[in-house]
Amino acid sequence: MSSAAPSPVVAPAVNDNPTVRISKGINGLDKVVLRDFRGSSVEVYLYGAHVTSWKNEHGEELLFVSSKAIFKPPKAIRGGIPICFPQFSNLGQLEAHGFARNRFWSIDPSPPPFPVNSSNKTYVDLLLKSTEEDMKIWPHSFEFRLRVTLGPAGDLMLTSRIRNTNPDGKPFTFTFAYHTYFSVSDISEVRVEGLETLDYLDNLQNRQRFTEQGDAITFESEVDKIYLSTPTKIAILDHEKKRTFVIRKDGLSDAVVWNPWDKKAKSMADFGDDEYKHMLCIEAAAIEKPITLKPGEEWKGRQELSAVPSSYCSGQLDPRRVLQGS
Ligand code: TA6
Repeated sequence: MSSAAPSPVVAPAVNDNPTVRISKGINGLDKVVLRDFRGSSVEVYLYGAHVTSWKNEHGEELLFVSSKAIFKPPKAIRGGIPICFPQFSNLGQLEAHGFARNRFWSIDPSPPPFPVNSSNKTYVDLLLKSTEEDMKIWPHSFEFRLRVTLGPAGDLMLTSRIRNTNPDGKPFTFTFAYHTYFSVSDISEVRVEGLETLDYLDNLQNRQRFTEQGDAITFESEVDKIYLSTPTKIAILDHEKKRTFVIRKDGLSDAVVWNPWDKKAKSMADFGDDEYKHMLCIEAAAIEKPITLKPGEEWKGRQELSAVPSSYCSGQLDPRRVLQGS
């Protein structure tokens, strides 16, 4: 018997791209791992096309996933970036946040040319097509293509392309959100910039419409608000971690801000009682003006996340400059 050490099992590459590999994740669910040579990485499960990890070049996790998250259909994974389609929240007849987040997606064998010409090769294309089962609850034929890209600077881009493939000439209408759970050091120390003075619908008050005050948003209780017609850039400042998350969005006019705080946290079985202290959802969304597509038409919605190492008080990075800058 040879004494040579067994060669390490290397996860198969997707489309022969060594920076993109498919492997088995929790409960044997398939996941795709994107890595760049500087050490940044992203993990996305085919179940729900659900990004569950985004790490910077130091290997620090930037997204929150609950320690009680359930990786088992039909439950949606609690944390990361669930995709809400074709319905946000309970704005319709479907289950909350629609069904895309609890369907199995596939790796797109032949994605159509991508709208943006990028030299970046660290991406994976995922595909969800309507099934007969889906048609029973949402009688529309669609193709949903999601490209998940790990950018050269460790940025995370999600680009959705949704096409109406109804053969009967019927249009369809949907609402949408990237329900992103950011990992934060301490929710009571975090500020959100870019939503000042905007109108919002308060989900805790029957979606009544209010206007936000002029300062950065801070947190001291449960919040569940849909900010309307926001700027394309929003910043989350985490003093303790000396980190600023910048969310850039395109084709997604609204932004949802959610933290369940203590009571709601206790009511969620797949969420730890104290975990509300370390997460904040800022969700790039299309809600107030639902998207309508005629057959053959395609919608594109994109979000780009970056984490820049600094904090407001250090003066190194004034969020207003970030939000006004390129
Ligand atoms: O996006 C905010 C929200 O709609 C909240 O109302 C809360 O329900 C949260 O989403 C989580 O929803 P989920 O269906 O994942 O439990």
